[in-house]
Amino acid sequence: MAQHDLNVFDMATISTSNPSGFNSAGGEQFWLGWDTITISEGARSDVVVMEDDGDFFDDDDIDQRVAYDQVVHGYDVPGGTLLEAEYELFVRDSWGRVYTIQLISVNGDPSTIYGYSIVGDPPPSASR
Ligand SMILES: [Ca+2]
Ligand SMILES: [Ca+2]
Repeated sequence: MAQHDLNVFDMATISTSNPSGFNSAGGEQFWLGWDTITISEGARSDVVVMEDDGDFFDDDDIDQRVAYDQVVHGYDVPGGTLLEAEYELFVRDSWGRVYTIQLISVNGDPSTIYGYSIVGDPPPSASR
Protein backbone atom coordinates (compact mmCIF):
# COMPACT_ATOMS: atom_id res chain seq x y z
CA MET A 1 0.00 0.00 0.00
CA ALA A 2 1.21 3.45 -0.86
CA GLN A 3 1.03 6.43 1.45
CA HIS A 4 0.01 9.90 0.38
CA ASP A 5 -0.67 13.17 2.15
CA LEU A 6 -4.19 14.51 2.30
CA ASN A 7 -4.48 18.22 3.11
CA VAL A 8 -7.59 18.55 5.24
CA PHE A 9 -9.26 21.82 6.12
CA ASP A 10 -11.59 22.33 9.06
CA MET A 11 -15.28 22.77 8.17
CA ALA A 12 -15.28 25.86 10.41
CA THR A 13 -13.36 27.64 7.64
CA ILE A 14 -15.88 27.14 4.84
CA SER A 15 -19.42 28.39 4.49
CA THR A 16 -22.11 28.53 1.85
CA SER A 17 -25.01 30.82 1.16
CA ASN A 18 -27.11 27.69 0.58
CA PRO A 19 -29.24 26.96 3.69
CA SER A 20 -28.84 23.19 3.23
CA GLY A 21 -25.12 23.51 3.97
CA PHE A 22 -22.59 20.85 3.06
CA ASN A 23 -24.04 17.70 4.62
CA SER A 24 -25.52 15.61 1.86
CA ALA A 25 -28.79 13.72 2.03
CA GLY A 26 -27.60 10.14 2.45
CA GLY A 27 -25.15 10.28 -0.40
CA GLU A 28 -27.66 11.63 -2.88
CA GLN A 29 -26.44 14.25 -5.30
CA PHE A 30 -27.44 17.78 -4.59
CA TRP A 31 -27.06 21.02 -6.40
CA LEU A 32 -25.86 24.26 -4.94
CA GLY A 33 -26.40 26.07 -8.23
CA TRP A 34 -25.34 29.70 -8.03
CA ASP A 35 -24.79 29.79 -4.31
CA THR A 36 -21.61 31.26 -2.94
CA ILE A 37 -18.87 29.29 -1.20
CA THR A 38 -16.65 31.28 1.15
CA ILE A 39 -13.37 30.03 2.59
CA SER A 40 -12.10 32.02 5.56
CA GLU A 41 -9.11 34.27 5.04
CA GLY A 42 -5.99 32.35 6.06
CA ALA A 43 -7.68 28.93 6.30
CA ARG A 44 -4.95 26.33 6.71
CA SER A 45 -4.92 22.60 6.14
CA ASP A 46 -3.53 19.85 8.35
CA VAL A 47 -1.79 16.93 6.67
CA VAL A 48 -3.30 13.48 7.15
CA VAL A 49 -1.06 10.63 6.02
CA MET A 50 -3.24 8.09 4.23
CA GLU A 51 -2.64 4.46 3.29
CA ASP A 52 -4.17 3.86 -0.10
CA ASP A 53 -4.08 1.04 -2.63
CA GLY A 54 -4.31 3.76 -5.27
CA ASP A 55 -2.50 7.01 -5.90
CA PHE A 56 -5.22 9.50 -5.05
CA PHE A 57 -8.02 10.30 -2.66
CA ASP A 58 -11.43 9.34 -4.02
CA ASP A 59 -14.94 8.19 -3.12
CA ASP A 60 -16.00 4.67 -2.14
CA ASP A 61 -12.45 3.35 -1.75
CA ILE A 62 -12.49 1.12 1.34
CA ASP A 63 -8.74 0.52 1.03
CA GLN A 64 -8.04 4.18 1.72
CA ARG A 65 -7.46 4.72 5.43
CA VAL A 66 -5.68 6.95 7.91
CA ALA A 67 -2.20 5.42 8.14
CA TYR A 68 -1.75 5.73 11.93
CA ASP A 69 -3.11 7.73 14.87
CA GLN A 70 -2.98 11.42 14.00
CA VAL A 71 -4.27 14.71 15.38
CA VAL A 72 -6.18 16.74 12.79
CA HIS A 73 -7.29 20.25 13.72
CA GLY A 74 -7.20 19.22 17.37
CA TYR A 75 -9.17 15.98 16.95
CA ASP A 76 -7.69 12.53 17.51
CA VAL A 77 -8.16 10.46 14.36
CA PRO A 78 -7.31 6.77 14.90
CA GLY A 79 -5.23 4.87 12.39
CA GLY A 80 -7.48 2.77 10.16
CA THR A 81 -10.23 5.40 9.95
CA LEU A 82 -11.89 5.30 6.53
CA LEU A 83 -11.99 8.69 4.82
CA GLU A 84 -13.74 9.26 1.50
CA ALA A 85 -14.01 12.14 -0.93
CA GLU A 86 -17.76 11.79 -0.56
CA TYR A 87 -18.57 14.45 -3.10
CA GLU A 88 -16.88 17.23 -4.99
CA LEU A 89 -17.82 20.85 -5.51
CA PHE A 90 -16.66 22.73 -8.57
CA VAL A 91 -16.53 26.41 -7.79
CA ARG A 92 -15.67 29.35 -10.01
CA ASP A 93 -14.10 32.61 -8.90
CA SER A 94 -14.86 36.04 -10.32
CA TRP A 95 -12.12 35.56 -12.97
CA GLY A 96 -13.68 32.32 -14.18
CA ARG A 97 -11.04 30.00 -12.72
CA VAL A 98 -12.44 26.70 -11.51
CA TYR A 99 -11.41 24.99 -8.26
CA THR A 100 -12.32 21.54 -7.01
CA ILE A 101 -13.22 21.02 -3.36
CA GLN A 102 -13.62 17.49 -1.99
CA LEU A 103 -15.96 17.05 0.98
CA ILE A 104 -14.79 14.31 3.32
CA SER A 105 -16.92 11.67 5.04
CA VAL A 106 -15.73 9.34 7.81
CA ASN A 107 -16.23 5.59 8.30
CA GLY A 108 -18.76 5.13 5.53
CA ASP A 109 -21.37 7.61 6.75
CA PRO A 110 -22.10 9.74 3.69
CA SER A 111 -24.54 12.08 5.42
CA THR A 112 -22.04 13.97 7.59
CA ILE A 113 -19.08 15.91 6.27
CA TYR A 114 -16.11 16.40 8.60
CA GLY A 115 -13.60 18.30 6.51
CA TYR A 116 -12.63 19.29 3.01
CA SER A 117 -9.61 19.24 0.77
CA ILE A 118 -8.73 21.20 -2.33
CA VAL A 119 -7.57 19.49 -5.50
CA GLY A 120 -4.87 21.43 -7.32
CA ASP A 121 -4.50 25.17 -6.82
CA PRO A 122 -6.29 26.56 -3.76
CA PRO A 123 -8.84 29.37 -4.14
CA PRO A 124 -7.56 32.86 -3.29
CA SER A 125 -8.18 32.83 0.47
CA ALA A 126 -6.86 29.35 1.32
CA SER A 127 -3.25 28.26 1.73
CA ARG A 128 -1.40 25.11 2.66
CA1 LIG B 1 -7.86 6.02 -3.23
CA1 LIG C 1 -18.92 7.20 -0.50
